[in-house]
Amino acid sequence: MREKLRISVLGLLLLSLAACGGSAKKTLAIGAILPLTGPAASAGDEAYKSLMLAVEEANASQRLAPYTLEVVVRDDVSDPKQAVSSAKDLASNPAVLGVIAHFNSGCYMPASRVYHENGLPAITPAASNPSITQQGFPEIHRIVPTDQVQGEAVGKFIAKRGVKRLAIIHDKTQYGEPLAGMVRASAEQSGVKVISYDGIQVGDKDFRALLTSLRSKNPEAVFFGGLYDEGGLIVKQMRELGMTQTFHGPDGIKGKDFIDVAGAAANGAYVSFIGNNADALPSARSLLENYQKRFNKPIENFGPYAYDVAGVFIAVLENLVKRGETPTRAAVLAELGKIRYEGAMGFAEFDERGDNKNRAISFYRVDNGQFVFVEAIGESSS
Ligand code: ABU
Repeated sequence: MREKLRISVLGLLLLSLAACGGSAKKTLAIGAILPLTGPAASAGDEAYKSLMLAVEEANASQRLAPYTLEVVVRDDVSDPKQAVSSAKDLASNPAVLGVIAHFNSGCYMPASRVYHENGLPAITPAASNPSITQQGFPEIHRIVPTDQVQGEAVGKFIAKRGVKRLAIIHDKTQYGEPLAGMVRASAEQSGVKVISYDGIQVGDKDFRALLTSLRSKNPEAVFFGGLYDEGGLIVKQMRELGMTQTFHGPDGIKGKDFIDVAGAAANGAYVSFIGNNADALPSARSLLENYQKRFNKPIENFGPYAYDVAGVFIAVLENLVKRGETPTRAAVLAELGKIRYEGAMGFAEFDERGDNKNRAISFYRVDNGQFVFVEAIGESSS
C-alpha cells in the first residue's frame, strides 16, 4: 500500500508540474483507469504497479527522448458510472494520447463509447466480454483473449475431465453472465449435460440456499462465472454443505483474493486464465523478478498484460518520435493498427476488431493455496 501511494504521489507530482508549466521538459502522457479501490482493487493495483514499471523503464532508457512519458491515473472503483466519468475526464485532457483502460468488462463497455467519441485509443489488459470489441469502434483494443475463447476452452476442458453433469452459476454481470453462457454452449457441444444455470448478486454473502438446491440435483462439477469474492464464498459454502464436486472458475477468480476468501476449500479448484502462463515464459521472467523485488510479492494475474499494454503504447510512441511525427491520438491509433509487439506475454498484434491475435488460455489447479499450472490451449507466442 505504501508503495502504491509512493507511485501515485510521484505521478501526481509529475502531472502537477506539467499542468502548471513548472517543468521545462517535454512530456507525453497516457492514461490508466483501473480499480484501485473496491472489489477488484488487488487486480487493479497489480496492473497499475506493473504498467508503472514499464513506464519507468522506458523513461530510464530514454527511448522516447526528447520526451518523458507520464501516466495520468484514475480509479474506476469497478463502477461503470465512475468508469465513464473518469473516461470523460481523461478524454477531455488533450495531452492524453491513449488509455490503459479498465479491469471490468462492465466498466470498459460503457467507457468505450467515450473513447470512441473522442478518438482516444484504448487497450484493456483484462476486460474480456467479446461484445466490447464488436461495436465497431476503431479506438477500442484488448490484449487478452475474449471470453468467447475462454468459454470455449473451459467447456472443452470440463468435458475432457469426464464431467457429464455440470451446474453453472454466474454473477449476472457483463463479465460473468455471457462467459457462463459461452461455457454452457461449449460444454453442451462437448457432450456435457448442463443441469442448472443460476445467477447470483455481486455482494451477496450467503449462497447456501442455492447450493443446497444444486446439491439435490447431483452435479459432478460446478462452474462459476464471476469474480474472486463470490467465487471464494461459493466454493467455501459448497464444502461446508458437504458438496465434494469439482469447482471450476475463470480468470476472474485467479488471484490471492479467491484463496483468501475460500481458505482450504480453494484446494482442488480448476481455474482458467485468459493468456499465457507467465511463469513459463522467458520473456516474462525479468518482469516477474523485478515486481517481486520491488513490491515484495508475486504477480498473480493481469500485471504482465498491463505491463505489455504500456509497452505497446511506448513502442507506438517511440515509432512516431523516431520518424519525426507529432504524437497525436490519430497517429497513435494508426500505428496501433500496424504494430506487432513482442512483450512479456508473447506477441501482441490487433485484428480488425482490436482483439489480440494471440489467444492462449491457461488452466491452473489450486494446490496448497497456490495456482499450479496444468495446461495451455491456443497460441502462446510468435
Ligand atoms: N476478465 C477479467 C475480469 C473481469 C471482466 O472482464 O470483467
